[in-house]
Amino acid sequence: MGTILEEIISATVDVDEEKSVALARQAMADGMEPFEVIQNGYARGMKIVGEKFATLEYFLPEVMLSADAMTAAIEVLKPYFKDRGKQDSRGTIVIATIQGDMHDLGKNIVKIMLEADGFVVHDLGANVPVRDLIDKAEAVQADIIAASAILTTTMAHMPDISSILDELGMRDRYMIMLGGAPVIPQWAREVGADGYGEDASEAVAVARRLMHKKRGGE
Ligand code: B12
Repeated sequence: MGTILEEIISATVDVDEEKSVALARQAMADGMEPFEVIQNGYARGMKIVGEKFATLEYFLPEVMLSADAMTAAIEVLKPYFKDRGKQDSRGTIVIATIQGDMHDLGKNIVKIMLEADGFVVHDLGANVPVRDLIDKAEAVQADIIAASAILTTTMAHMPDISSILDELGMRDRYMIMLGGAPVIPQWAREVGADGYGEDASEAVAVARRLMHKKRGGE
């Protein structure tokens, strides 16, 4: 038996949902930080699952089941993220996984972290056309439009956010924040994004910075 994080990694790789959930409870009872547990436990396990998928050791059913196990564990961890409470909002964000892409684990973690930091987050889910994201941003008067892409093919829709906003003459109303495994900062800048986050904790720092900029700071 290793540390609890090692056990979480194994449970994720072994596609053991019951154990994944039990370990999430145990980690919280031990007073661990929920984001640490996700980042250094479940997400690491999921990375190994991805490697096994790439080398044909695992197939889609295993990947789907381990994603379900991770989702169930995150549900347990959710209430333990420090909540700033409902005082003043840091800003309003609409978030989605981009059209054609069903991968929502990363986006869900980003959402939880942003909410815990005091942002109001409207989550449109996965496989969301850029136009829907923009319409929602309009409807809720969002400050930031955030999008996730995990497939290199669906990443191709991301530049549309900035270009469609441009066409509508609304580009200056929103900050655009991009993320997801295949996205790199330089590319994000080139396609008109204002910010890029490598992981969920960086997403929070970037969103704060974008709000500062939007509210007239530097
Ligand atoms: C789980 C998984 C699935 C699950 C998804 C379940 C779900 N509900 O999400 C299922 C089984 C559905 C799936 C399906 C497919 N998958 Co898949 N999948 C994965 C896997 C194993 C893990 C992805 C994951 O969840 N990682 C964990 C999360 C926490 O990490 P993350 O997404 O990167 O998110 C973090 C950061 O990127 C960042 N972030 C994410 N979003 C955002 C957004 C913002 C705004 C910011 C700031 C930050 C940010 O913060 C997050 C948290 O820290 C990867 C392999 C891998 N190594 O990544 C393959 C992988 C992504 N899949 C792949 C493929 C090919 C597919 C399929 C096409 C397979 C098929 N033949 O059908 C389908 C596509 C379905 C579709 N249309 O989307 C390929 C992609 C190849 C490529 N380069 O495009 C990968 C890389 C596997 C591989 N090695 O081939 N998959």
